[in-house]
Amino acid sequence: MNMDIAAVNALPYEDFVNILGNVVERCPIITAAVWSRRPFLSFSDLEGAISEFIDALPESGKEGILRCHPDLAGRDLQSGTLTRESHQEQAGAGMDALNSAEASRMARLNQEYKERFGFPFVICARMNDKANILRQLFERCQNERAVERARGIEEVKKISRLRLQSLVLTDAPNKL
Ligand code: 2AL
Repeated sequence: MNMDIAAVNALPYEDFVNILGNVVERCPIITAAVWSRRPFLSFSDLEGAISEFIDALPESGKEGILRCHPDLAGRDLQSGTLTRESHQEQAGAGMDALNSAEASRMARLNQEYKERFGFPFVICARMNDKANILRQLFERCQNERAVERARGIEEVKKISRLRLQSLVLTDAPNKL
């Protein structure tokens, strides 16, 4: 589906949330909140409204958004309970095809990261390959909590933009 912004603006609330509710992973409250900012002038305007909502949250709210994200190559992938979007992203980055050494390294570092920061490691899987994800996971374990909170939110916004692009026509593709 690829709606233009006028079609998005014409959606009743229920349809808007049904279609766009997982643009931020498992955070339909963000979509629900942003609906009241209609009409959107453009794709970027809609993207900006989501981004502003996230930025206005207290640090605990930002950490809550990070906690809504499933681990990469984690339990939800194994048990088939990922959201459709997340499954596509993780499979695209080869997270469903790790060898046993990679899988145990990923599990150990994901656990270490969560113990250190209290929220999961988040990275835009569609913009990274397997080797890159493992390297960044290792490196980012060494950052400060505030740095990682901000970094995780940056990645959430990248994920969200790509999800939005699969649903809504962008106005200025050369600038994105
Ligand atoms: C994810 C996910 O589910 N999709 C993605 O791009 N990144 N999860 C994560 N913990 O980074």
